Amino acid sequence: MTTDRTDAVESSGATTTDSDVRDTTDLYHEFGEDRVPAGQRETSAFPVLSKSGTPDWDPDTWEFTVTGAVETELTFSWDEFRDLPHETQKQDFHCVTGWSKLDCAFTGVPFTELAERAGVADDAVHVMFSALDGYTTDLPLEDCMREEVLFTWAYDGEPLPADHGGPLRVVTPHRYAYKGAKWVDGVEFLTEPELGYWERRGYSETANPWREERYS
Ligand SMILES: Nc1nc2c(c(=O)[nH]1)N[C@H]1C(S)=C(S)[C@@H](COP(=O)(O)O)O[C@H]1N2
Ligand SMILES: [Mo]
Repeated sequence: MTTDRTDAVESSGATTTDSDVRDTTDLYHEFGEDRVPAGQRETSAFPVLSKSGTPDWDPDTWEFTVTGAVETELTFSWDEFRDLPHETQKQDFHCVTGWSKLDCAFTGVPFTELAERAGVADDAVHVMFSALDGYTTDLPLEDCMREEVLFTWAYDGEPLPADHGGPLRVVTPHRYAYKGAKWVDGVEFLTEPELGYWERRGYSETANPWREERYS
């Protein structure tokens, strides 16, 4: 496997100071009383959950695409993607299997930045994310158009570990973590809802942790 670790550290925020980090951990106020949703248990570990193994990737051939119901479809090389405006946020992470990890610093490009560049069509209502391991996950468009939805390449100032989705993954702190595609390489805007990998297998399409929307 080829990875460009040095480059990742340099522009990932290894020099990030606390004041550069936007704290979005208070988003739970929108959904419930408790920061840790019902049925979740706080953990300091960061377990790995993948449907299959960790896929290889090559920074020279890696491509990220924005397709579907947009004005302009977009393609980015790894270097181009890394040059997009990005930020670091402190976020919580809720896994549908019952653990929550608080205060994770993720660095990356907001979903809204890509949506704006592509120009979302008026009839787009839903989004499908695709990944290098064949995983897919879907979300209503409005659940994606939030500042906390990031395409992230760094965790706590270090390159995102490959088993946690490096080089690039999505984080969705307002939704269960299966909505965040690891090894993400594309986002497609849809005019009709479609179901992703776990959603076709009975997991919730909306996945709101404060409503315990675990299964459909
Ligand atoms: N590409 C891809 N993304 C994925 C998965 C996967 O199998 N493949 N698993 C999902 C599930 S079910 C969860 S809970 C989280 C786990 O992220 P972690 O391994 O970093 O804890 O990733 C999600 N994203
Ligand atoms: Mo999961």
